[in-house]
Amino acid sequence: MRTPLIAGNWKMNGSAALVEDFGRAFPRTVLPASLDVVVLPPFPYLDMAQRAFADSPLELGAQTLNPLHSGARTGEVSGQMLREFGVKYALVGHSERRQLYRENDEAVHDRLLAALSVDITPILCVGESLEERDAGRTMEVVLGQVGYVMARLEPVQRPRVVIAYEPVWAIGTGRTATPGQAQEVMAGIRKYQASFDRELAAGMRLLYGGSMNANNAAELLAQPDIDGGLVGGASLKVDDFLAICQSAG
Ligand code: G2H
Repeated sequence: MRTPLIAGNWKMNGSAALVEDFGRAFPRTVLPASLDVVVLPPFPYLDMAQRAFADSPLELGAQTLNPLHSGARTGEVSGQMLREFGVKYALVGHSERRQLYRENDEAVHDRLLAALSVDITPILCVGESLEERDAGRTMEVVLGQVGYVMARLEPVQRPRVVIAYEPVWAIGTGRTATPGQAQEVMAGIRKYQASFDRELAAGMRLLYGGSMNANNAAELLAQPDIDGGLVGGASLKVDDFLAICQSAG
């Protein structure tokens, strides 16, 4: 009932040549019939990606957006601008944004609202640090991040949000959460949502992120509460990313 979603977050990586590679490879490959695939390249590649992906099942996503539609915000990009390039999804609250650019829950919420206001599906990223996990605070931290945002949305807005659970200690480290660890937290997120809206919880797509690759994807994606993946490093190699997509069937 929940369509799996695989999202490739290139971060500040990739090239025009990689965009072309993806545009060539995906139309030639058979993917599971029920699967959404999104690529999130850096902003300068969106224009060419929109053209390169036109005949493929690939959708476009953005790695962040500014809360405003326009204005004096040097270096920033708005949701309205992203829409002009066919962007359908946007990450909000990725741990790199939270840590390196000091985006707190309020800033994440503002960006999520901006995405919804232009009909872009926000992918809300949440996750605990190693210190927080070791201190037994994983669920408190994760549900705090989820709850801050969800409690401030109108009921009609909540089903439009995708949540990505990315334990910070597993991001780009090669250290993946075990399927059991990921499932435990993600079941906790769904249970939390169910405590105030069972239908919302049943339909909400939950992605796992953090060193997902072609070898570990199938086992992670087989967990009952994992509906897809937010893939970083392994989304920079077209064959690996294709293999992950194929294991989501
Ligand atoms: C987590 C993930 C994608 P990686 O940041 O967002 O990156 O797969 O490289 O850990």
